[in-house]
Amino acid sequence: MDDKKIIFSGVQPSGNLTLGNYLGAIKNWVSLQDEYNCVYAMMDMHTITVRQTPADLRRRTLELLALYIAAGIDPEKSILFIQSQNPAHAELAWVLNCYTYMGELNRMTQFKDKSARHAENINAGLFTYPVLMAADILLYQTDYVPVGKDQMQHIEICRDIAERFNGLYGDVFKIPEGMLSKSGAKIMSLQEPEKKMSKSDPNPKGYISMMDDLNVIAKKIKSAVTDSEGKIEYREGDPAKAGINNLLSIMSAVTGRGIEEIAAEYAGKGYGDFKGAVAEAVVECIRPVREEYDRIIKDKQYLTDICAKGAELSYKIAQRTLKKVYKKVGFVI
Ligand code: ATP
Ligand code: LTN
Repeated sequence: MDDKKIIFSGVQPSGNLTLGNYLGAIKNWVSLQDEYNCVYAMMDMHTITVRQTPADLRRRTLELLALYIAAGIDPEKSILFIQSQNPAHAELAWVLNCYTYMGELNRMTQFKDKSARHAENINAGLFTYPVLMAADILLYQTDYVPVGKDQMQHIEICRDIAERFNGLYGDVFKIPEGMLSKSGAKIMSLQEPEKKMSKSDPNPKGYISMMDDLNVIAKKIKSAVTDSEGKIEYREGDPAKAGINNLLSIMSAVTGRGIEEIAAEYAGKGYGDFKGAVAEAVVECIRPVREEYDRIIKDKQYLTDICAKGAELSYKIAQRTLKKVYKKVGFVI
């Protein structure tokens, strides 16, 4: 590889992607492709920490790849692969499990949330989820990990594990940094704007799926919860303004314009007008991605070829780190 810095990220094929996933993660990956060597994966091994229907998981994994490409990730520039097709991830995860403390994992917010939501299936994989994620990142000697705000705690534990390992064995891993987008790092629910927009929200009005009909998307935005004050103004941290703050952030993320500039343009206008404008901007942002997606998803051969190439390439790179680790811990190689 050349001397460009390395980017690694991924999304789980656990459901239809939301506008939050798109704006918080994937959209930002596109612009990084020229400046960095980028590796983007479909994190299917993380997905089975929650029970899945096998046929759906298989289908959604390729759909996610099609969506990456439709969003502008170029398979000629970036490495795209399916996590389970590269055995180095599970292999490094096992080793790192032995260098991670139960106490550290117990503090993870996502584990607490998910074990509360899936009380019938609190499995060991859910608990060690951040260790597999650390393996994903560390295998590629990653410099930056572009993710939404909710994942920063997982990046922190990844750094802690890497530093601990390096402390024992010398410089084996590059210490990665999280990379947050300027806007869109935390898109909130349209119905409960104090909660993050999530694809597993039981109320579909709370989130916008990238697969929703464009008319449905517009309707969901128009029925977003706001307040009775009637003022279009961004007030960070003010719970009364959570709905309007969210719509301003969404507008900013889809248009690339600053929040203040947008707020100034709509100051004095009614919420109805503003929501109409946000709805139109979001639809125009999603429309071209959807059109590309509809075209790409039909070509299964193209998609499976990309996965095969990505699995091979990513394994080659990952192997270098894995070999070093195996040697350091004392395995015969
Ligand atoms: P779930 O809600 O089922 O736990 P999720 O919607 O959080 O899943 P992930 O696959 O866990 O989806 O996340 C993929 C990427 O999208 C991550 O980088 C995450 O930080 C980002 N992301 C998720 N939700 C949002 C959001 N509401 N706003 C901004 N970024 C988000
Ligand atoms: N936990 C992440 C998905 C994920 C990931 C990664 C992101 C798994 N492994 C490595 C960045 C780097 C999530 O978005 N829920």
